[in-house]
Amino acid sequence: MVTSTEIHSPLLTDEEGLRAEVEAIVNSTPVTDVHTHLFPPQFNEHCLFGIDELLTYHYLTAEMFRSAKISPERFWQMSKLARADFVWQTLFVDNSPTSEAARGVISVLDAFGLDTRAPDLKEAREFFTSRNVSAHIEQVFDIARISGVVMTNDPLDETEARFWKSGSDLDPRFKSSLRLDRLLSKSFDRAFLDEWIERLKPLYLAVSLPADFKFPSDDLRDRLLREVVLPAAKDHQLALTLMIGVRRRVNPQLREAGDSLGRADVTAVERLCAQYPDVKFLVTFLSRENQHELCVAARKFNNLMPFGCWWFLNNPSIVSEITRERFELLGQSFIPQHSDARVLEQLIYKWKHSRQQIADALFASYRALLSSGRAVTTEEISRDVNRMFSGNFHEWIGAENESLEKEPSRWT
Ligand code: RAT
Ligand code: ZN
Repeated sequence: MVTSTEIHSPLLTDEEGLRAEVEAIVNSTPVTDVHTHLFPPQFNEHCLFGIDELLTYHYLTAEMFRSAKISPERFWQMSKLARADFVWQTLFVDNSPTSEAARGVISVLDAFGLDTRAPDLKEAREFFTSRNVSAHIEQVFDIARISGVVMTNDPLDETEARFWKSGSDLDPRFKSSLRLDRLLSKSFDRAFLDEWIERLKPLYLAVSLPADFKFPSDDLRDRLLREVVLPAAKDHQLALTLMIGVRRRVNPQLREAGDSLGRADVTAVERLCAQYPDVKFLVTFLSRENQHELCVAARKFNNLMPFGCWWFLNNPSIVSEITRERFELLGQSFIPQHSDARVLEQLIYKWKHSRQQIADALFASYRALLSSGRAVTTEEISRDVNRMFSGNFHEWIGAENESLEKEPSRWT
């Protein structure tokens, strides 16, 4: 019997056709970037774009020190432009840019038709400095097919505080999240947190946690989480984002490039999810070794949403592995990626490269399904990709049924 669904959307029973359809849908579906360090121009020096920012990204600084004979002291004494020239010479002229972060710069230059084999940065600098910033943001979002990005907002940052206290309207392409790292290392009370929630209208509260994070634990952070943060998350119906596994400043000479990672204890997240069933958690771990345990924890707690392949995991081979594991254990109930972009144009390469891996992994899942006796339709592929690229996040932040007239600040 032919059903109406089949008339509108034929079953994709041919592997090549299926692959083409999955790639087309994954590449064209707009994505909500749930965690970045990007800012609109209203945040002045925090709004980073252009070739010099791309090349002085801390991922590339660390790699440069492996190939150049220069001490950190000398490197940090150089101006930003001189550092960018030095990184270009070291990683792109004297060597082939095969690492993910270096290849990313190539993908960005290529997207704008700039010379990817240029001997220096003259052409790229002229191009980026000639851009109108607002139109440039629009074009980058368009190329990367981004519907919106979530910033990382720290109430203790002076530039940010000036903006938030000015009462100016936020550029609607950028959404806020309230980052608690610095607050949790000092102390704050509920009134302070409520005031900042009111001011920022964040989509969620967030904290990055070290590899040795324990819950429960006998320390100030534990007390603040229990007494202030978790009750506030519940009362304001704000999800809590946990980014776990960082070991800060393992090599302080490298400054922001000197952070590392460690395997963490996933049972801490299980306990949080069990003790706070009314709070929704968005969770990512930095260590590859924690990824399988995170999937299993998510199977046990439906208030736990795994997201992203974070930082040192954002490499094609690892994104592929983690995404396939998540499809097998969680279906589509996860958020495959976030960019963590600090420099605007990184959105282009981080999403282009991730989409390739997500498409390959999704195609492999549907092909396996086909070999078991069930074909999918174009509509079903779109539904699945939309769920992962925006639906799951919107559900977590309570925006899926929200009337936009009622609460336009949350999500538009
Ligand atoms: O990925 C990064 O760029 C890191 O430096 C961190 O910012 C990390 O993403 C974080 O949010 O702590
Ligand atoms: Zn980050």
